[in-house]
Amino acid sequence: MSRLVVVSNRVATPTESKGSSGGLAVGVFGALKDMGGVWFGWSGDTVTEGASHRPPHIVQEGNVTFATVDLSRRDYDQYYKGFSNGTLWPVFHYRNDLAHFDRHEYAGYRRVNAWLARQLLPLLKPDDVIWVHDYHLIPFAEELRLAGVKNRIGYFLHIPFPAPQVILNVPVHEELLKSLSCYDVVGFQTDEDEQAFQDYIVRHAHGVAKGRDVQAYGRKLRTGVYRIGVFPDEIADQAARYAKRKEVRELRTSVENRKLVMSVDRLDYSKGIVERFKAFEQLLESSPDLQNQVSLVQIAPPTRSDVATYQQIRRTLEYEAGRINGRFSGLNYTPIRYLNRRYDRWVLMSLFRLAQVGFVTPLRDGMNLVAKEYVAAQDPDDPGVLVLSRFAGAAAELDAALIVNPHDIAGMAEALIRGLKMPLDERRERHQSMLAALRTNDLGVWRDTFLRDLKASA
Ligand code: ADQ
Repeated sequence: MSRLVVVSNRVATPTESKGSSGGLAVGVFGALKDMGGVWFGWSGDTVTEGASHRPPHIVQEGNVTFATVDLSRRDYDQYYKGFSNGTLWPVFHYRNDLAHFDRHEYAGYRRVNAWLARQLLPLLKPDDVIWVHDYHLIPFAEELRLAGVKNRIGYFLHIPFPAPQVILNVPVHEELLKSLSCYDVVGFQTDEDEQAFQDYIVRHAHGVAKGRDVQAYGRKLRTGVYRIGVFPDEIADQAARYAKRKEVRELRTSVENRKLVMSVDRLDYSKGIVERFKAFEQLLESSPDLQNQVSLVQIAPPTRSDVATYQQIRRTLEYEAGRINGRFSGLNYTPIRYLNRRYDRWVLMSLFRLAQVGFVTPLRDGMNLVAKEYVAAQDPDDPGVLVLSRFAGAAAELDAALIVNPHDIAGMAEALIRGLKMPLDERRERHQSMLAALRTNDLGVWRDTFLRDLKASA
């Protein structure tokens, strides 16, 4: 039987893979345990130039090998901070205004991909199935192919694939698409992302797309839509079980009889947090009966804090939270509670269960697992309401949420009010419908369908 080799920018630790961190790590680790294999990528550590470029550090956990490498500061600056997060991330989230392009960073991105591919070679067996994840590693298969690797190699893009007119802004768009054609299967989160990729192939690469079959740059590949999910029953169980934890009790006591709107995101400009704060302000302004009656808890741990655009969004959020709180706070009431920290996963799910509204309004998002986690964490007898951006991939499945346009501040404020006042019957009905969607397409289905298609590819 073929082994599975997973390649991702960051590799979860064996402990994280067993449940303490995001569900994604657990889902991927599940497949690795079933098939046996290797999880390969960056350790997350940067070291001096001399100490970098050492062979992978190996940790064996049953039939799974965790193989990680360190990066030099220069590699990190060019590959991770530079081209991945300064060019690809903003452009793929339709934020050309926040993107920059630097040839040296792009050269570093390719150099690191080539080096990583070479590090993986000695760990590969001829019939391993290789599954590469996300925008940091677009050229990875091309580098393996150059080294003569004939294995099946699949790629899953966790973030949106932008419309051709948008990706044309990246000066090296053609090289990137050519690199993608070296995979056997290229998977996307939504139909729109898959369509955008195929549009590019047809309009700008003189390629052919028929159904899921694509021919471009002298290669044949298949595309597919694999909507990433969660394990909803596990989340529901844990959210109920963690209700007695200190953090959860503290939040429950501190809101007293007020209602709670809850948002959780990595601190990122794609998540629409500024617009969300303004919508909450508008709610307080337009509904005096809700003033002092409802709080927004926004949990947003900083990420990529050495990228300038992330420092800017952080300052903006601090300013907006302070301004709105200055305007509407009372001696025992703070409208927006803004917390820059991480929480244990199950504590977070239990906090979701306390909130009458889950407020998830990214400007663009590949999927957005928080939306799914919020729904899964609810008490089915008395569930909260999800207010969800139409630009989150999750909106395609969770159409029983209150769908909003995150640029429409007044529209979001209205949806919040509607959510806060929604009768129990309607809340239950919407929740059941969304929970059914989560169960039909859980994290296991995402993983298994991708791997089935990859194994079946030529
Ligand atoms: P992200 O942009 O990170 O993921 P998301 O899908 O919401 O966005 O996943 C974030 C995960 O981190 C969730 O599981 C959430 O619970 C967790 N998390 C967030 N804040 C936390 C905190 N303060 N403490 C602890 N945990 C926290 C990228 C894409 C998404 C896509 C996913 C998966 O941008 O669009 O859905 O990958 O494919």
